[in-house]
Amino acid sequence: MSFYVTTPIYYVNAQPHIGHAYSTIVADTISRFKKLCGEDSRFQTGTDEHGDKVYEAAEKAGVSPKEYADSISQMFRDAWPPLTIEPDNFIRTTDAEHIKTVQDILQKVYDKGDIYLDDYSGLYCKGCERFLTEKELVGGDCPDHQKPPTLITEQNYFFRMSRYQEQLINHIKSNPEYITPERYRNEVLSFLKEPLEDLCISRPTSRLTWGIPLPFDDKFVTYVWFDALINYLTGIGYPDGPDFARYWDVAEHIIAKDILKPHAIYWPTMLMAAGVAPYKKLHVHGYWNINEAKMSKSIGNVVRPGELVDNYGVDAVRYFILREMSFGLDASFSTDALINRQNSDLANDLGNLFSRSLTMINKFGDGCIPEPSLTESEEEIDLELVQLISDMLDEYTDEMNAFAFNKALQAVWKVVRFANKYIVENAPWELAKEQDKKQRLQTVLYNLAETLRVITLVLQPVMPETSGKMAAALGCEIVPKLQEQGKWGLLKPGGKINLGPALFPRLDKKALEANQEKSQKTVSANPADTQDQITFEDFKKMDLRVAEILSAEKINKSDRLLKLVVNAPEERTIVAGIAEHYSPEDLIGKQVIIVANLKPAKLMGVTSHGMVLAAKDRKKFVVATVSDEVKTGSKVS
Ligand code: ME8
Repeated sequence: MSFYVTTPIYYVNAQPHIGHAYSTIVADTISRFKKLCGEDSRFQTGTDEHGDKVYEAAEKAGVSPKEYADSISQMFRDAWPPLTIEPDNFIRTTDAEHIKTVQDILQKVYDKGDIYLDDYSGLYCKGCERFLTEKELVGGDCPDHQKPPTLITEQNYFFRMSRYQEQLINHIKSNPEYITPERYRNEVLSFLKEPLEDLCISRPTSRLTWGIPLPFDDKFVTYVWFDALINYLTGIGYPDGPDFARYWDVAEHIIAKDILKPHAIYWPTMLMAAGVAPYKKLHVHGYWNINEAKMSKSIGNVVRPGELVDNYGVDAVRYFILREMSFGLDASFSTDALINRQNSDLANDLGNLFSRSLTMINKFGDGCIPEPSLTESEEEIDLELVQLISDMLDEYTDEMNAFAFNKALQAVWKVVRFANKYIVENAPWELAKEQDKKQRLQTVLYNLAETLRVITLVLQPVMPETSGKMAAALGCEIVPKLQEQGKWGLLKPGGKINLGPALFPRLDKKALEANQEKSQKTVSANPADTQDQITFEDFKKMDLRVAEILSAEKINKSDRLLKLVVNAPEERTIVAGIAEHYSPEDLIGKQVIIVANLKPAKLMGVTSHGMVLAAKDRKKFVVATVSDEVKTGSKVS
């Protein structure tokens, strides 16, 4: 059986945070689970690189959109291996094949008569990259970005989405699991009770050039959503690659509720218009919040996955986010909750079971998997353990298939806790004291090792690193076909075990808190700032200097950019996005502060060798200067 799972492709206007990591860990986990069950699974993630948001972020950073997209896309790519996330494909919307696929589909839909040119006036939210309806506004603001949208009138191309409304309603109604959990299916069906408007799918190049040109009119680029959604097809070689035939019918998308509408409405109707079968399922999860607010780059309350992995280890992070969030509902992130989970579930329950069992096998079983006695294994508590494991396998499989990762893990922990109780009730250290209990001792130790083997299997999709350590210690292999491998009694007696270090350290919350407080006090008064701390070594890498502006001129076709020639002390050209705040003549002779060792970048055809520092608040934007005149080229430290 084949399986194809995708995450959203993330915008490259900011770095990855735990929200992105969650969707991607879910996709990785479910893909590993399907492989464990013996299925042929493909997992795709990637980055969404066109559109206003990315263009603006690049301008702000003073580099070209492609350079900007390259660097942030790489950050996403680099964020995944430390989280043991292993996608089969990482797609970028700036990839040549993707551009071709988007243009092919646009042409197909255009030729069919489902794309037309019209005038359009609407309320556009830059944050959402889409026009909003009056109904969607809360107090006149976009509810997600808490800013009023801008009224825009222009000619544009439209996709006849309305034509597919009935077909979409029928599809959702006749496929109850098309959108899950059910609350989101209901939300979509209730939205579809109102007539669907056609979708504006172009942006005039006079307003935006950073996009895929429409194949039938080069005065327009493609609206970023019409471009981005198609990644799910490009990545498997639509229309005639072998992977397309193998994976499209079994495609399952994972998203958070913020992008339900594009995935549940735009995307299936686009597929219908292009004559492509609908995807199989849409899985919608809730938000990770911090103090009730959605964790998001625009609010700035983000938690970086890399930092968590450095502090707590990769599997503590994977376990925590899968165990803590009920798929579909919001969850609250706190390091307190993470530490609690690590101490109770991982160090106390699983870690203890593992180390106690292995230590006893080492001590009382000569470091080898003991031989159980069949007659002895009919003790009631043994039967209960064996039954519990078989029930757990069924429950775990059902819950994993239903994306209820928290419940699947609860089922595993029932076994972990029972096995700890099994140790106490059987007291192997007492059995070891009596010669006639040797047989029973061997059986108890075998049962513990066999329980650990099955736990090793089911934890593999969630905690691959820990599962690997457990398998190495038990001397067993993780072989696909969970239903067969999960059967009781497959562990061969006689194999050597390998004692290793503890799986999870117990964390001292007080010491961690004290450490954290100390670093917050010394570095910053604002806890949010500590997310992006750099070391003094990092700071020393920056070459900040005082530069004198020798000449300044506007750059053709740009409202924001000025070309400056500065003395620093050598002459260099810098492109600065300050034209809306300074006229060229006001700048000449000014001493400003520049970053001199920034990688050169081309902006509107001019290569910039550095960046001018500036400060802004809600009303003003001012370049950073020195309080008294100093020699040009002086270092700023
Ligand atoms: O929307 N909690 O990209 P994006 C949970 N490029 N998940 C979160 C989250 C949070 N607080 N914040 C972000 C886009 N996410 C488009 C997608 S797909 C064809 C185009 C995750 O960078 C979640 O998966 O804004 C959400 O849907 C996605 O990041 C949005 O990522």
